[in-house]
Amino acid sequence: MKTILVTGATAGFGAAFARRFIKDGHRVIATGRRVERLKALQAELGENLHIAALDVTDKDAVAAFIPSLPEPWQQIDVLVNNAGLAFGLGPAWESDLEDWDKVVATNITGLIHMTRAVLPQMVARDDGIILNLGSTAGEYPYPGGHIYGASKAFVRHFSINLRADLVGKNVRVTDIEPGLVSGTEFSTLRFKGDADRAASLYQGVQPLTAEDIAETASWLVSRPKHMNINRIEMMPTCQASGPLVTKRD
Ligand code: NDP
Ligand code: 8X3
Repeated sequence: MKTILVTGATAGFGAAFARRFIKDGHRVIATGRRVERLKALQAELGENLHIAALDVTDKDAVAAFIPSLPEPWQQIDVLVNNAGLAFGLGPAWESDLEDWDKVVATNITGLIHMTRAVLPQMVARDDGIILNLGSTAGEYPYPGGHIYGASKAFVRHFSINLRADLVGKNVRVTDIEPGLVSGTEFSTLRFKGDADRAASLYQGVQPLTAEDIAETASWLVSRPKHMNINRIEMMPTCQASGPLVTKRD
């Protein structure tokens, strides 16, 4: 049984991770900002779930988080850096700079602060797994991707640079890079509550689901200690990387 800390467990992938890991026989620390959602998850998943409010953009709260946990929950075997978001799909020059700052604060700064809070104990035990939620957006640019794609490219490179420091240790790091996934709040949030616009992205196709991502995470957590899966790029069959674009007069 591992103790698995999941950021952003109040919705989407994070809630699916919590459900899957509990089903697999692990203990989960579910975190996020919406406490009512965490309480509902607690009622559903029982005593192997510990819930705690945590905003990953709150540097002090992140630094104080592990020592604030009840002692039996302080040894983190797996950290899932899942909390993340995007805003808008318009061109860079029309983007709201405050939205860009929020994306950087959550997807980059939040992720590195969480990692820095947990990594020393993993190194001291010579055991641990960090699963980072990247995205195909970190590899393949698309119009309107700008800061989101760049933040996920950061996640990818942070992951492999951590591996460079961790070589020879049994502390593993994987960048999970999904493409089109439906059934989460990601697109509704991206379009600032416009659920119809969000739903239109998934019409007429069969995207991946949060459960598909959780199944992959479950597999990653069950790999033997000597095996590091550096990155996993996942797409539904309705999606593929497209050609480069040349705009002609
Ligand atoms: P959702 O919007 O459904 O869930 C995002 C979660 O992140 C929520 O639980 C939210 O909780 C949490 N969160 C957001 N900001 C913060 C914060 N400051 N502190 C703590 N938690 C926060 O998104 P998905 O489940 O779809 O996405 C999860 C991850 O996967 C993200 O990193 C996303 O970029 C990535 N991803 C998503 C894809 C998709 O198509 N859906 C594809 C590829 C990658 P709360 O608001 O309660 O704090
Ligand atoms: C989410 C996938 O294609 O909307 O990371 O950027 S995409």
